[in-house]
Amino acid sequence: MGLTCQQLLQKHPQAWQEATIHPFLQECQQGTIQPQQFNTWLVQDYLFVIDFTRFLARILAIAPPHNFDILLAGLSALKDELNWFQTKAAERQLQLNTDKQPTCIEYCDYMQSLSATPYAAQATALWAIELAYNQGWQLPGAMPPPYTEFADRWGNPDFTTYVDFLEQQADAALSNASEEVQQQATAAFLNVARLEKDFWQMAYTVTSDQ
Ligand code: HMH
Repeated sequence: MGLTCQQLLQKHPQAWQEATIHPFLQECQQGTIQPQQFNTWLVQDYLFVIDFTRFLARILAIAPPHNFDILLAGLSALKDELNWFQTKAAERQLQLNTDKQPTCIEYCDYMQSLSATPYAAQATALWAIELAYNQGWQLPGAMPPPYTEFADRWGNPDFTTYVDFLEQQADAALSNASEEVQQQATAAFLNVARLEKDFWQMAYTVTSDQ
């Protein structure tokens, strides 16, 4: 019996809800988020995406060649995303050359540690990381400016299609996975869910230079 991404979502609804529904996103949708909190998230997410890019590059290095199309498109989109983060930070006069907060460090360290796990577990983590933002930014409904473009970046239909492809790739890798590998993939899913929840909460821990 294989494991699928949909089964992970069905078996762990609470963990996934906490990853994708948070006051931070609701306050963006209501336009009531404090700029300091939004800016804290923005800077920390830029630092996260740098390490996430490295994570995706390591996945590419062990992926079957028929997965290259999707993964290379993902890497290319991340190149644009990093440049976009720099533009957004400059607009808000934010210093990107800053320390990671403990939660951001933990998440980045966790992505690093996944390189010791089989491809199926890494592909599952990649799917979960992207789905968390795809659903998280979509669920509250349309967001007012200046948050519209943030919600669109991860909530747009092309990004949803990309996440669907990541799901297919993870499912294919999981389809012939041993019990042990399935457990590693489940652990990856649950760790991503927990770290996503913590990452939203981190926005409320404002550091002095933001
Ligand atoms: C914390 N999770 C976090 N940041 C992101 N930018 C994504 C997922 C989606 O790439």
